[in-house]
Amino acid sequence: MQISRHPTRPIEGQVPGTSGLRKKTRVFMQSHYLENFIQSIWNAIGGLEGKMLVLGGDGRYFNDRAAQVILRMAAASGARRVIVGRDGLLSTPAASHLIRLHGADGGIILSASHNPGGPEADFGVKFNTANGGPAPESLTRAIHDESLRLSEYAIFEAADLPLGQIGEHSFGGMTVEVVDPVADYRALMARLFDFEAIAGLIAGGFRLRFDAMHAVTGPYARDILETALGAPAGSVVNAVPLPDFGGGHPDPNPVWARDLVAHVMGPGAPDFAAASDGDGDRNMILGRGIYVTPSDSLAVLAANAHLTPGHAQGLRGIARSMPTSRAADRVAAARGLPCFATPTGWKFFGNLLDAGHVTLCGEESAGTGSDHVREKDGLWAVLMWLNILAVRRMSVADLMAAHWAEFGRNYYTRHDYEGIDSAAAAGLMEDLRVRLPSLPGQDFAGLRVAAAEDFAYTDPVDGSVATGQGIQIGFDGGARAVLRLSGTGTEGATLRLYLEQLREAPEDLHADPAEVLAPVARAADVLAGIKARTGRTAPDVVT
Ligand code: VG1
Ligand code: CO
Repeated sequence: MQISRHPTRPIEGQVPGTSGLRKKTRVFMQSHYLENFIQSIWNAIGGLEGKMLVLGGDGRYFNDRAAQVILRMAAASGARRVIVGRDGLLSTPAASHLIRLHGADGGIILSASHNPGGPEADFGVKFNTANGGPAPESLTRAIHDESLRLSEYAIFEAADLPLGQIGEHSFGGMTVEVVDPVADYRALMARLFDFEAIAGLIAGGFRLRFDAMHAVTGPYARDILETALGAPAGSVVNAVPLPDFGGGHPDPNPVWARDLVAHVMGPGAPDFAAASDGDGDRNMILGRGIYVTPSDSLAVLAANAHLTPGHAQGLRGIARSMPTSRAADRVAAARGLPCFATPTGWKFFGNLLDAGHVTLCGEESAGTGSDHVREKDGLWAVLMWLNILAVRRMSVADLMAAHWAEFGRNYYTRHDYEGIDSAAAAGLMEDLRVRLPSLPGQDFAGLRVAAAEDFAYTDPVDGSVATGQGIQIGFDGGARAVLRLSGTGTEGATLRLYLEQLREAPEDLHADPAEVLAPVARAADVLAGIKARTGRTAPDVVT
């Protein structure tokens, strides 16, 4: 086996963010860029000698090239075996499952998730550890440290592997096993859910539409929803993964999946609709005439999980990211379950899941998951909803009405100000931080601040501390605003403003969320000076 050791120099800025390293595709394609980062991962985990990895990605532009480079670098560093999805494809939850199923030492997922793909768009690399979950901050810091002292990388000089062929290939001293990306994931779903009940629901005339947004879930959704559960052919739309996702943002929210939303709001709407993102870990849930916010979806799944075979024994606890609405907390309180609020990003749920403190986790950004893997899981959430609807036999709208009547309604929205000047964004957050102690008791646009904090989290399992995780402002009357800067963008800064207002009176449960939240938005704007500092009169994206 011919191994080359290429001298290289550290590259600035290889800093993993909320979910892996994300950069413009062109940046990743620069000479040595990908190789440097991958070698930094190998170095940070103490080398690859004798180890087993899982590899796959969401099919975006450069996925195929990057997969070949990573396999050659794994072989050069002495890996024993790499399990790869056919054509280099694996959804993020399927990769997490394969790591756990095979007892692999970790995995690499090639994805920038909901960011657009293509030569002029975004690419990303995530490293997951042996539990199947995203690398914790201690490891992502170590990877960055390695990237700053790197002087060479090793690569096996060989021709491309035929990743379209299922089976084993020997590659230097390493075995590459190409697997069907869907089969093991489908088997896991069939264990967790009552496929017969869901198939019965569909056979009885229940109509659904799933929008794969030309991203990785297309083959998974077709196989499970159409082939296994009997949804008519064509129920899965935009099912063929494309390197540029058909030119769209594979982000399942009312802005980027507006056709699907229009479809459920119009005449002839199906009973249920859903969409997933680039790498298949997010979900958007819709019913005829209704959009379910991700925060509400988490709460509904928590309240009804016991109706599905995988969670028939009930839940151990629930965790949500701090900006996610407190709808799930209300379910936890009613059911006497522990409830945790973590910083944004799935990596913070891993320890809670591993230690058995929680069963369900969720984020307001359309991520929900359980202890079946260590990632959020888009299709899992869809199947969980279908299983619950198959048992309860009510419409999505009626289920939501019943849920709010029982637990109250946490009206919720998120405003994103994208591509703003990084210095202006940092200045806004810093000034707010300095003013935090003086805010309680002050009025802003008619709302009085009750509490204000810079969110910090101490992991209850390993004691690690994450600081500066977002500014949380509580107002009198149950309203809340959270401000934080995105850690997944590739241009300028994105300011996220999360708004929440609890209403419990029966006559207040069916109002227009934008109207209910307008006063909170005004108060947050005045308090943080968003318009003044960013020069923006309105958010770019409202979800
Ligand atoms: C966003 C979401 C966060 C999610 C992350 C990765 O991060 O807000 O909840 O975990 O994306 O999701 P940020 O830092 O931009 O707010 V995925 O599906 O893009 O891997
Ligand atoms: Co994703």
